[in-house]
Amino acid sequence: MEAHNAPDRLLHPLVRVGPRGSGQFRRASWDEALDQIAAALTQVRSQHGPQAVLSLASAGCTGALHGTHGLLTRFLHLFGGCTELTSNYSNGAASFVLPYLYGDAWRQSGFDAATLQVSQMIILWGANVLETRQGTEVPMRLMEAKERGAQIVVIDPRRSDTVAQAATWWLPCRPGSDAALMLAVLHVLFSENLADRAFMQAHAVGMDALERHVLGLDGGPARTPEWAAPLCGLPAEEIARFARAYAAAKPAALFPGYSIQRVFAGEDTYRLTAALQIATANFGVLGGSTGSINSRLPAPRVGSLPIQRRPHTPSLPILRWPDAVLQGRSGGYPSDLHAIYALGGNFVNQGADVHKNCAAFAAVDFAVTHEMFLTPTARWCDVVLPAAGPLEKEDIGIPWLGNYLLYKSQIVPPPGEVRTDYDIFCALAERLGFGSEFSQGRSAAEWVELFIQESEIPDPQDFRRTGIYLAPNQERTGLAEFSANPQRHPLPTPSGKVEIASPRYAADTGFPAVPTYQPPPADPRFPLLLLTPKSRYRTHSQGSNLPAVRQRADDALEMHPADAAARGLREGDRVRLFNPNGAARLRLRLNAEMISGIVVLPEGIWFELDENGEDLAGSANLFTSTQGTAPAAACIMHAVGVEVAAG
Ligand SMILES: Nc1nc2c(c(=O)[nH]1)N[C@H]1C(S)=C(S)[C@@H](COP(=O)(O)OP(=O)(O)OC[C@H]3O[C@@H](n4cnc5c(=O)[nH]c(N)nc54)[C@H](O)[C@@H]3O)O[C@H]1N2
Ligand SMILES: Nc1nc2c(c(=O)[nH]1)N[C@H]1C(S)=C(S)[C@@H](COP(=O)(O)OP(=O)(O)OC[C@H]3O[C@@H](n4cnc5c(=O)[nH]c(N)nc54)[C@H](O)[C@@H]3O)O[C@H]1N2
Ligand SMILES: [Mo]
Repeated sequence: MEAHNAPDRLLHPLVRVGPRGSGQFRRASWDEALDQIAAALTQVRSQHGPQAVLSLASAGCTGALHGTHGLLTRFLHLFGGCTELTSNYSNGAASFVLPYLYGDAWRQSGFDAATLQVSQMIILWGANVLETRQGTEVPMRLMEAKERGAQIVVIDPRRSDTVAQAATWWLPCRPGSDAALMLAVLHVLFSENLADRAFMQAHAVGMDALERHVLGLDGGPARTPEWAAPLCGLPAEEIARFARAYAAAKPAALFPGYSIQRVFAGEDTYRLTAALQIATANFGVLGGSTGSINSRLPAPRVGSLPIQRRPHTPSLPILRWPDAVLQGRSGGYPSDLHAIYALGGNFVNQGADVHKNCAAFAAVDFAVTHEMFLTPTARWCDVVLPAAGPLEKEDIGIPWLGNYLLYKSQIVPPPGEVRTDYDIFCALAERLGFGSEFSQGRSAAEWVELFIQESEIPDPQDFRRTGIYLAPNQERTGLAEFSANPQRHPLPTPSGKVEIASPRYAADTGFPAVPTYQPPPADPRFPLLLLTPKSRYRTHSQGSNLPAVRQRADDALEMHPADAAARGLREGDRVRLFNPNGAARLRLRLNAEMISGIVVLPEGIWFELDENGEDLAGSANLFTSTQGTAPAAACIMHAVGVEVAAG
């Protein structure tokens, strides 16, 4: 409701009058704004082809009908096509490796939160679920598990709320060192004969190659706890103790956060989480997990907006969108881009490398978005249409994790001249000559009705009345059938098993077949490792402009007192945070409840650049780059090298 009533809520269409990015707009009528968009898109399509339009679609709104990603995709494919983004900022590295591990069954490799009821140990590996949730039921199940005496291990460089409230064991490891810690745990399992060899044999290929690697029989050092200790900043003895406790706890659920793959070589952390769950025979077992992304289980069947993708649509990894705009074909990207259609995201602020993102928006002929607020991204557009927010439209909600659907009624009507994205696209499609194809003659309410008819929901009236449909099975364990009988239910991989050491992976990517720890490149001028976690008060950049959220939000830079003392800095000082990509001036907050050698700046603050291009607000992506991980080209948003000085 804060967002609905906000004084800076966009209430009518805006057309740019000042330079791009200046934020200077004038009020326009819907007709004028829609005509301008239709004319600009037509111009780009006729001059350069539809692929010159870049679809910047994100998940600002999810839902069967009003999902921003689906709406923009449907619209642009009917328009004639576009250039699309693949993957996402959330779990790009994990999503890249999972099909190599599990084949297509990676879509079934998660678990329902209720299965945590029977876990003896829950390992939250870089997961801060009391603040990020990742499934509405997860925090409750975690606290239940703690109360009944389950061991809850949290591996996180800082004392998050999850560490403070749920952990029975906190392992504060150095960011980006998780793969080293995982190898050392495997070393203890193999060398102390704690690994379940029969389970490994039956369920995986390549565990033998991994064992040789871990034991140092393939030319490298043995990955012992002593080897890992200086990399992780944890005592070798504690690493060994953790490995033994993990081997003894049955079943143990390993719940990897996405943070551990949003780092250099993040791909291999998710190959190793699978290896750990296999070595300990927790893979696909009730109360265990596969070590995959927790949300990879199908939601109940429900209709959704159909999208007829055009064949041969050019695409590029999401991380590289500004490079693709700036370099086009000459840089090896699939198209020369002349227009940007952004929807449901604040890409200029949330994508890596804010300066490059601004340059990309400056470079196109035309940029448009629909927004609730004049975000940094909206400021870089030529036309901004006022969009209805999630509370202002009826829809069916599909959860992050869990076997249920939500019926979301309209809570309040859209204010001012605000329209829903669906209605906006209907009006635009009309102007572009494909109105009836886009709407199929249906109102939003008629689509929602159709989706319910197409669903497995037995009693639609009850669904609308209660707001929820719970599918019969609430305690699903991903890949349970394979786990119980791998011969009868093989995985759709070449071997029929989980492919831990994967020759296919090696052939496709040029990276080692065996998952391993790769030391990140280090620059002694930028010795501090920046973490940019989620704020507990905000969803990404939403609310950065709302005073009620801003007051509570933590937009100071956190530093360990020892690192501050070494730099002559004190609590409350104004400091300058910088690296080769950018700089920001921030207030310093000392925090002894995290390891030294890191600094923490929650992601999502809208940047406010001064005349030198330095940020006065603290947007985390001033410091990140579009280089990313390899081979996935996924974002690196933790363990980014920076330095801090008095400022
Ligand atoms: N409140 C809130 N919740 C959210 C979101 C939000 O914006 N706000 N966003 C949602 C979305 S889209 C996503 S993708 C998920 C994201 O969920 P995650 O990606 O898992 O979240 P992060 O906050 O990046 O990181 C989780 C924890 O990992 C720690 N960490 C950082 N780097 C490392 C590392 O190298 N190793 C280890 N072991 N730990 C590390 C951080 O200190 C943090 O406490 O959250 C979802 N939930
Ligand atoms: N440094 C750093 N950067 C990160 C991350 C990190 O951990 N560190 N996390 C990354 C991750 S995991 C993610 S998922 C991305 C998320 O990045 P984005 O997808 O950009 O997410 P938001 O900032 O939530 O932006 C959503 C926008 O959609 C608008 N919106 C909401 N509802 C609607 C609607 O119904 N219609 C329309 N038209 N607009 C709507 C909101 O006003 C908001 O401006 O950020 C990534 N960026
Ligand atoms: Mo995300």
